[in-house]
Amino acid sequence: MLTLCGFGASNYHNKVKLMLLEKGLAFEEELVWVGQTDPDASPLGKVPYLKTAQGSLCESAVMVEYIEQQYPEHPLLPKDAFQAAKVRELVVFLDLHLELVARNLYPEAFFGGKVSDVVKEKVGAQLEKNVAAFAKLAQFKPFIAGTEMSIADCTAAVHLPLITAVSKTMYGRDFLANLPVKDYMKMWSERPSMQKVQADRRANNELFLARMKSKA
Ligand SMILES: N[C@@H](CCC(=O)N[C@@H](CS)C(=O)NCC(=O)O)C(=O)O
Repeated sequence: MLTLCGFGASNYHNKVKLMLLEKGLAFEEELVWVGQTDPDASPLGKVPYLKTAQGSLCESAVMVEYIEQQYPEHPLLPKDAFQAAKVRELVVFLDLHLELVARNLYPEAFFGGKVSDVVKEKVGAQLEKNVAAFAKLAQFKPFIAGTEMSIADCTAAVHLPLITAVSKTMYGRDFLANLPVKDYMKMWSERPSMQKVQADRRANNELFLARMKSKA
């Protein structure tokens, strides 16, 4: 049995959870906040981490690869090596070049803190450049990597709404406005996997925001 440890307001937690749900796999969830993580399972203290019968794994990118290889039914990676690499390329863009860059702004955008004008300007320029590069790779046909759903979609579905929210709050405009993200997220909103993730996220979000604000 797999146990996904983390919390429902976390985008990385939900990336892995969407994948588990889309593949129809049985799993349990353990509520673990940042600051309460098992240091052996997650040496950097991040969530999510995944407990398996063989031991635990941290880093969502590693977890989704493990899940795909261990449970190949309902595939979320193409069999063809090049096509699979194109999916992984999109995952790297989403995790590293979009979400991780935007994350610098979360303290002000979401948690009542403040980022300096220098950071705001630098991160804004970087994010715009990276969004333009992502737009060259993303297909939206209707899935991010083409006609089949993949792990890139489980990643895009949790990160893209954050990029929209952050850019609107911090710069007054949606950096993703030229991409069909609205239709894409509408398609996701009709899937039972996303409906479950969103319901759990809403239930967890208030607790999470209260925790973050008390620490700000
Ligand atoms: N690269 C990690 C990122 C995970 C991540 O940043 N998780 C956030 C919660 S959404 C976290 O644990 N933040 C606490 C920290 O970085 O100390 C992954 O893909 O799993």
